Formats: sequence, C-alpha cells, structure tokens
Amino acid sequence: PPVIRREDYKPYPWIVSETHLDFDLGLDATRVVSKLTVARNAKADPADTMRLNGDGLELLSVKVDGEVVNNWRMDGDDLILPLSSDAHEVEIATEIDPSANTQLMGLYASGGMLCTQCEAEGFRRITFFPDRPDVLSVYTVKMRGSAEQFPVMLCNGNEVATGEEEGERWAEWHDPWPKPSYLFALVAGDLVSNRGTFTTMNGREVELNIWVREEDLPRTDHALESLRKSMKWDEETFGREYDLDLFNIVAVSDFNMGAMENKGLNVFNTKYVLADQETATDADYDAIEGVIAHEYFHNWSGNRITCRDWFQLSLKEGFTVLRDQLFSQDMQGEAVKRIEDVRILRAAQFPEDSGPLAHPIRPDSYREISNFYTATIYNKGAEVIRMMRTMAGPEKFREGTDLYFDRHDGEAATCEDFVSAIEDGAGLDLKQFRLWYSQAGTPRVTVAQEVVGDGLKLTLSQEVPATPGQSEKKPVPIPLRLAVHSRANGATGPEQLAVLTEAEQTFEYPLAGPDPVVSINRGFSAPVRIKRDVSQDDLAFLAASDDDPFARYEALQELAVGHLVAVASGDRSDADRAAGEDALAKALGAILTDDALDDAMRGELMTLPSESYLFEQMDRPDPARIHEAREGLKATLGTTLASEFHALYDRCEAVPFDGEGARGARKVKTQVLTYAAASDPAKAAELAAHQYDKADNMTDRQGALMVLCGLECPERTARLLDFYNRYKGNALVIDKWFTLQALSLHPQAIEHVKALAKHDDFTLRNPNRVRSLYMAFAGNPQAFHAADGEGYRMLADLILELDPINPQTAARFVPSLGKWRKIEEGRAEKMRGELERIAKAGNLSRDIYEQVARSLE
Ligand code: HT7
Ligand code: ZN
Repeated sequence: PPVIRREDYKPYPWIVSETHLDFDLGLDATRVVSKLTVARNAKADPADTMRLNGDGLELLSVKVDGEVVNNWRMDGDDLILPLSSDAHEVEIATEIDPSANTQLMGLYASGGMLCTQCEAEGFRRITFFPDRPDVLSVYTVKMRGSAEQFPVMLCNGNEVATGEEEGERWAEWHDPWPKPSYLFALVAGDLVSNRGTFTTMNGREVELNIWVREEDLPRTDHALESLRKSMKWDEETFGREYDLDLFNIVAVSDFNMGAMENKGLNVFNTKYVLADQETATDADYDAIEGVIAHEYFHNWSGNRITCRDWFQLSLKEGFTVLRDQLFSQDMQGEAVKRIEDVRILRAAQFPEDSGPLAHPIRPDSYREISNFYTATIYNKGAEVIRMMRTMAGPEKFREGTDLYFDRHDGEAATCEDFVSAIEDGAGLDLKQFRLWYSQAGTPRVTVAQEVVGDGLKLTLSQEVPATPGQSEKKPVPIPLRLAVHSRANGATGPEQLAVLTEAEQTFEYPLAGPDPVVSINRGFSAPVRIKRDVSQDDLAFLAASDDDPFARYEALQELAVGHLVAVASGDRSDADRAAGEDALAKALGAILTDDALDDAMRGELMTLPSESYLFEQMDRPDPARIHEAREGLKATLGTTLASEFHALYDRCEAVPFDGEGARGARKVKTQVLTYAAASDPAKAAELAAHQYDKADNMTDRQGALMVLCGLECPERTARLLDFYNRYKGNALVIDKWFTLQALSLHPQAIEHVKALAKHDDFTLRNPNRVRSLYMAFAGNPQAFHAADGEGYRMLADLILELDPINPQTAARFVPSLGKWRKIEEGRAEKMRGELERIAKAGNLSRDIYEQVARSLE
C-alpha cells in the first residue's frame, strides 16, 4: 500500500458546491444516484480530469451535463472522469449491499436498520466522490424505502419533506452548512426517540432526539440530560451556540468506535447512550456524559471548522478531547477527573510514544488513516493544547479560541492555523512550542534541588527520547506548575509556573521553611515523565498533605512504583522490602482514615499503579514478577490495614444508592474488596458474594463480580451464572460478563477466554463483543503474557480471523504484540514470532499490513 505524505498536500482542483443524493434503500441492495455541481477551483493547479474516490462500489452509470459518458477510466478503486469546461453537472449511479458490509464503514445494516459511518474514508463506499476533508459541499438528500422496515428516515440538517405511497416511504433532508463527506450520515429503521428541547443563548429552540430501539427507550434519559448540559456548557465556557433547529443522536449496536459527530445527526455506539441503575455502572454514566459532550462539541471544533487533511486530525480531536475533559471536570469534580485522564494517558499514550508505533500529534505520513485514531492524536493532542491554556491562563486562552473560531469558521484548517490563532488571541509566543506538533516521544524531566541561602535552587533538565524515524530531538517548552513546601513545619509554598525551555535550566524559589519538598508537575501540567531522587519520607509527606490533590495522588503512586519496581527487579533486600511496605502501609493508612477526604478521591488514592504502568517503568521486565510483587504488596497492605479497611467498608456499605457521596462510597467498597482478595481470599469471597447478592445497582454488582472472578471459590461460579441469566439478551451487560472473565486474576483465565470464544453469544461480527473478550484479555497482564506464548498465539489467531471481516477493529489488537522490544527475551521472541506469522499470511488488509510492518521495524 502506498505511503501518503503530509508534504504532498495539494488543494482539490474542483469545487463541489452542491451534492444531491438519491437513495433507494434496501438492506441487501441500495441504489445511490449522486448529482454534483462542480466548478474549477481557481486556487488549485488546473486539471482536465476529476478523481472521484471509490471503494468496493458497483458503478451503474456516469453522466456529465445530462449525457451518458463512457470516457472515464478506473485507477484502482477511483473513477477518473475527464471534464473539459469550467463548470459541470456530474451524475453517478452506484449500487451497494449494506448487509454484506461487515467492515461497518460506509452504509451498513445493523439489527435491521441502515446506518452510515463515513469518517475517515467511508463515504467512498457509498458513492464515487472526492472523499477528502477539504472538499466542502451543501447536501440535499432524498431517500425512499419500505415504510415497514424504515418508518424513520434521518439525515444531516433539517427534514424538508416526507411522504408515503403504497408501502413506500420517502424523506428529503437539507443541510444548509457546507460540510466534508466524512460528516455525511443517513439512518433508516424502526426507531423511537426520547425527545427534548434546548433553548440556545440567543433564543433558538432546538429539538433534541435520542433515537433507539423501542425496548431501549427507558435507558435514554441520562443521554438526553447529558446533551442538554453539554449544549449549555459550550455556550458558557467557549461561547459556542448550536446552529440548527434539530439535533439527533442514534444508538447502534454495531459500531467500530465510540461515536461519530456527523452534522446534526450523531451516530453512537449503544454503549455510550444506554444507561440505568440496574445495567450501567457509575463509570458508564460518566463515560456517556463525556462522549455525548465530545461529539456535541465537535459541532464547532470539527464541523464548523474542519481539517484540511487527515494529518491535521488532532486539530479537531485533540482540541475536542480537551473540551470534553474540561466539561467533565466541571460536571464530576476536577481532581478525580484529572487523575482519571492522566491514568488513561499513561496507560495508553505513553507506551505508544515509546514503542514502534510512536508518531507526532501531527503525523508526517500514513498508509491507512484509520490506524491514526490513536491515544497520541486524541489524548496527547489534548495535553498539548492544555499546556497552551496553562501558559496563557483560562481567560487569555478563551480569547485565543474565540479568535480561532472567528478566523476559521467555515474552513478546512490546519494545526498551524490553530496555534497561530492562540498565539495571536492569547498573546503567547509559541514558536518553539510548535515542536510539540512535530516531535514524537515523551520528554523526560530530571529534577535536582539545592538549598542556597534562604532559597531553593531547582535544576531542571529535559531529554526527548528518539522515536522511529526521529533520532535527533530538540528541547520543547515544558510548563511545570510547582510549589516548595516545608516538611519540617508543614508549610505549603505558593504555586509557581516554571516553563523549562532549554535542555537544562535553573530556577530559584523562596523556602517555606526547613526541609524543602518540591511538589512538581502539579495537576499534571505537562505530559512528561519526571525523574528525581526523593526520599520515601518526602513522598509520604506530599501524599498526606500536598494542597494539590493530583500531587497527593502522584506522590503515593511514586512511592508505590519505587517499591514495586525494586521488588519486581529483585533489587530489594528483605529489610528494604519490609521498610518499603511499612512506608506504604503508613501512607495508605493515613488515606483510609483521613476524614477530610471525600470517598471519590480516596478511591483514587487507594489505587495501586497498574501492572502495565509498572511494566513501562522497567527495563525488559518479566510480567510474572511484576504481578507477584503487586499482588504481594496488596496482600501485605490488606493484612496490615485489615481493621481500617473493614471500618471503611462498613461505613461505605451503609450509604444508600442516592445518598450523599454514594458514588465515592461504591468506589471505595470495591477497592477494599480487591485488597481483601489478596490478603484473605475466603473473607473476600464472602464479602463480595454478599455485595453481589444485595446490590441494587450495577456498580456494586460488577465490582463484586470482578473480585469473585479472580478467586477460586464456589461463590464465583454461582454469581457468574446468575449474572448471565439475569442479563441474558442485554448485549451491553453480556459484554461486561465477557470482560470480567477475560480480565480476571484467576489462574485459569486463559482457558476461560478460550471457552468464551466458543460461547454461543460470541461473534466476530460485533466490535463491542470482540473487544469485550479480546481487548480485556490483551489487557490482562497475567493471562496474556503466559510464559509459553499461548496468549500471543491466541491474539494473532484473532487478528488473522478478524481481518477479512473488520480490518479496522482487527488492527486495534496489533499494538499489544508490538511490545516485544520492551519485554524479557523469552516472551519477546514469541511475540515477534506471532507478528511475523501475521506478516507472512496472504491478503492482509492495509490496516493490518501497516501496523504489523511498523511493529516489526
Ligand atoms: N471522529 C470520530 C471518529 C470515528 C471513526 C474513525 C474511524 C472509523 C470509525 C469511526 N467512528 C468514529 C469519533 C470522535 O472522535 O469523535
Ligand atoms: Zn472526536
């Protein structure tokens, strides 16, 4: 497959001012007639042909200015059409089979309905078209089909007319906003809606609909409320108002990603729409609120201003992730949300940035754009913009975003346009900062401190590691929020902002008292790794009393990481190990009994660093030893702090479902169970079974079952069976049932996964189901990294079997095998062997080819 390069960008030679689409809908055969009004683009190099992208289409006819023409030719899947004048009307008829579309890109059938997914390059699977984000057109769409099968017909914009004759229904839609083809959407099916309204800041009344299958209607209130909150927040925080009279969301159960921001017609994975107390966890509720906000916010950051080309993907995704993170911080609480976001960044993006698939947030090349919907583009992209906000301050940053929205409204813009607008609007100099867009890799910042007179001299140095294709790196500006506290008198120093721009730089701050302790990268102000020599006592002090909640979390993590890495590497004497456990028990004990903490924050602080995070901190580690060290520490802490844990559990258990602080209490309860499972499995089984049996909500039930799944006890089998029977038929909950078993700490988890892959409810056709089993399995350090390589073989088999069905979803599993350079040699060889086996198989998709080739390089 050819490599597409950013530097090769050229504007499209034709302007497509209007696009008229006519659909004859059928689940097995849909006919599409498109009429394009085209004119030469004076800003592009002249061309005497028009390239119309296609993918798997059956071409029926081509007309130019009303006459059938045959002078076209095919170049691969693309149609090349000679055009001699400055303006034409092009008409193309095609036929597609939505039921055969297992890739779920373009127009496809899902549970008897028809829906579309066009980002990034799915529109070319519907009709021949310049399927690139810088070709903006005004769409008018007419569709017709069986009134019984498709009583509801939706498209972008506003419905302008409908009708029904002899069992056939038709609808015409018009979207006044010019848009690129990736934002086109169509849905037809038997759906019902939860309808609401929102009045915008300028008094426009907007109709809101959450469209679902009838049986799902009772679980849509949270989605509707989340949409209203998002609309209000975007007006208040970014000054963005909605621009149509209608906003539709449709939930579909077969979907490759989370959701899609099509203009006025968002299509969502059911997972991010449906919720009620019985079937969705607190985390599910938050995820729904966050994803609804994200897609809604795209209406400005993505739709009104879109991307010039796919290299600019982070322009819309990074910015929109930042916007949804800030929204969720406001809705759910700043500290806990920030901790969760940093945990995601470290779990997904840091490994990507230090592995074979590392790329800048604005990549330079790709073969398959779907492979670049990554944690780097999304999450690091958000962090990079967050740093601009930290340097400017929220008010100035808002002046920057206002300018960006004003200056580029209606355009297909670049990351450079965004940075320039922030620079001009917020009054920042971002010349050097632009390196964050072009360099991959997570910077490492080393901290050294020295008391000089009554001040503290801080020497900060940075290094950006080499990444594939980028061996030489330059220093980047790193904004670090920090404070200098005193351990001796407990005084907290004022917060400062140090912007490290050189390879090495010194900063001086006044002391707050003797024994200075530096609290650095507060709020995780920069997406970097911090390296410093800091004593266990200093970390314990920060964990107990830093005035920045994130820094408290971070100090406890650092304390645990230091200990666990040393234990897993075999570098700790018995005495050191005992001292480390003691320090952690004291620090955690203080957290468990700190009455000033709310339980949501306590739940975060109780979370030990994950095995995969520990893996990242070590040189060619053995995952089994990491597992042993972490479980060992949990057991020790569970035993040492048994009475504190039990007192906490009892207090939290008494909080009713809707009581004050109930969500935090639920989080803490399950955390306590995880420690008990390691220290006293019999007691944990009893407690978890009790929690499961009396649960009146999914958070408690799932938490209890998660713990039971990892134990070898009779309670496990009975509750797993109960869970399955209770929720049989509810796909999203049965996904949880698969996940819990695939993620479990049970010694036979790998055997369970094999059996589950043969279960009647398992199918490769549904991405949620595939991910529920295999993503969970790939994230189960113990089972996936079985020393004999069985886990790797299973994953490679899955990739090969799934590739012909759904290459995009299959490609998401490749990075798990790409860790071979990082792991101990025995497993490395086995992982690499599986990648080579995939590479040698014939007929690989472009998606798998690219990911495997990059992973082996
Ligand atoms: N912008 C959307 C991306 C998306 C997507 C990309 C490739 C294949 C399928 C897809 N579904 C949705 C989602 C978002 O980030 O908002
Ligand atoms: Zn997005």
